[in-house]
Amino acid sequence: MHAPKEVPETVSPARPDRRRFLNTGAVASLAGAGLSLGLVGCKESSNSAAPAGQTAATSGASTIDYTKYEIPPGQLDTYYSFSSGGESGECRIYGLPSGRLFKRIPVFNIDCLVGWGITNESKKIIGTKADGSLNYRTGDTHHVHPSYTDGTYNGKYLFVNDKIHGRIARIRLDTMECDKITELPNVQGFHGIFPDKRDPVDAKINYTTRVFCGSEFHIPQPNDGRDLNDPKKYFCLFTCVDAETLEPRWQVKVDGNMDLVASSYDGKLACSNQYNTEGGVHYEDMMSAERDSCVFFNIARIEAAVQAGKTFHIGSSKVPVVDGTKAANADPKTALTCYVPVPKNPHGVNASPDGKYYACSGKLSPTATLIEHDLVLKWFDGGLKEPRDTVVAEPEIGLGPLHTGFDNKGNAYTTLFLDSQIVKWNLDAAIKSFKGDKAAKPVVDRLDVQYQPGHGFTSMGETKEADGKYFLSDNKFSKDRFLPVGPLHPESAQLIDISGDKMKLIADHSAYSEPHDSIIIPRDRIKTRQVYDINEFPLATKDAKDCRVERKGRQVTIHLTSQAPAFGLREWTVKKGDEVTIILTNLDKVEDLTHGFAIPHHDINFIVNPQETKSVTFKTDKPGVYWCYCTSFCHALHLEMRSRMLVEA
Ligand code: RUQ
Ligand code: CUA
Ligand code: CA
Repeated sequence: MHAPKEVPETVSPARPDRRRFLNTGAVASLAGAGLSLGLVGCKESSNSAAPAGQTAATSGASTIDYTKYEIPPGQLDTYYSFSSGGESGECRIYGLPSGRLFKRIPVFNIDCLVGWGITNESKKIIGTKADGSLNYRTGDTHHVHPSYTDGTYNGKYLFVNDKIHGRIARIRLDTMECDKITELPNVQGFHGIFPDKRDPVDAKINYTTRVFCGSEFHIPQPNDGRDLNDPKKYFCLFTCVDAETLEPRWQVKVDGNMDLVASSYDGKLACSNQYNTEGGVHYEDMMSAERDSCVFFNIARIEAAVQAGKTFHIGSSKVPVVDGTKAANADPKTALTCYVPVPKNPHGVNASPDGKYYACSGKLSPTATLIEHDLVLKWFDGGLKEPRDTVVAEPEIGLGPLHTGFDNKGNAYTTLFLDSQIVKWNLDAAIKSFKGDKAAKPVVDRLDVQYQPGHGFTSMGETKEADGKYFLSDNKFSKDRFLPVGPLHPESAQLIDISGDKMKLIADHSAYSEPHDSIIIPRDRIKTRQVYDINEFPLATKDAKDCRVERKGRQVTIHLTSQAPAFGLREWTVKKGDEVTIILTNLDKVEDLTHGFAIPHHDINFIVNPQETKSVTFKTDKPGVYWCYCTSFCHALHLEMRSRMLVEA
């Protein structure tokens, strides 16, 4: 999507012409790009959806007591927010309501503080080629979702996707570090990801065992040079990954693309919004149809079909594939998939916390479509004529609706990209209005945000324990909200109090580009380990006296320890051309006593946390003296904490 080119110099929340200004700018700039969205006329009707006497949008800034939300020195936040980092390839942990950044978790990227992509252990997780170099150094994280037990977070794992290279990663929530990465076969543009919330067949398994993965870009299958310019033959795969092994279990061949993914609370369904049911290759082709789809997957039937061997394979992949295309699933009673038509190029699909509905936004239609879970099951039982009969509401909510969060009072909060607003709408009212009740007004509140919100989430809103406290609006443009820092602006993550009737904008937080998703969890749900157990590292050197140099031909292994303010060896000698492996164990046991280890001119830098062991392998190609030093301020003698590596000619 394009940003409006013309932006007011200064923007006051109360400025009445602001909304019109941005809308005109946005539509003009889209039109300038050769698009005809047919959206301009919808604006008035979405405005008129506001209750009588309510202005289009208010921030009520003057009446808010911001001190209520302050976290004074020494106090802790009440929520964790886990966020993706978009094209930075990482994930992040923030505290809410303060917005303080606690940690960046490297996942698909290289991080020279942690040594991610530099240590042997992290390289093994990321994956390497035969020569030991990394398979990939880039990634694009979009969606983060934790594992569930009985419809709420169990604090075990966080799953995140890499859209660029079609990879799924898992982060352990006890250490908040990535422990596995898997590349999905025959997938390009892996965008939506969502864990299941219980088993579809065995009701006793009420925790996450599968993770569902959409794919957005249709490609030749296999993508080996065949059908290069025959897009009609391209297709996309929906993948189910085992939550423990992180290996793909099965895939579904799908008509159209898949954008975001949601899963049901009973384990029976997963779904994905589709904006390119046209199978278009250029954007104008992708928006030619008035309706696209939200495709539903019948998980138990798919698993039965896989068990029964009604599968095929693509290229060298061993993952069984079932046919989920429309043509192969015409009979609802045996169908694996159900394609529910929804208006134009939908983006975002979210399950309501009561497990009853899926909200799928229109993006190029000013509507959100509400699909009823039980009606989708009814369609699969042959009890409904058309997939479209599963739709129970389609309120007009504003321009460019994208992502929806829910509170615990039956309300939805949807980001409006073009309107730069959050719209609060009531599910029951929307359903009544859809049935023809003219008195029912779905939209109950609007709030301006700054600017162009992409993603938005409520606290615990993706669980059955939605608490109706906060909504976080991740905005794609911050423009005038922060001190200028050059052409790359910070993103703005605005925190909104949704506990009352009216939404209250309570904080502007800045974020580094470009968070796509976050989840907001009360702090008591997360139990971390603050120090490692030395015994979980087979390569650990448990006593400084055991530090040593071992040579096998040209391969040299240095067993090394760190304990403030010294490394276990004061120097070691190797020869030019050796392949050196340094295995470093941090013997310090004190919480927070991290040491670093850097070697000048050898591109080595990483940290070891208390009781942790890590290793690096490199070639010594330059004779000389190299001071290996601690990079993490650990002790009054931190600067003195160094050893010499002597490289002989
Ligand atoms: S979702 S394209 Cu990944 Cu709205 Cu950001
Ligand atoms: Cu160890 Cu600084
Ligand atoms: Ca479309």
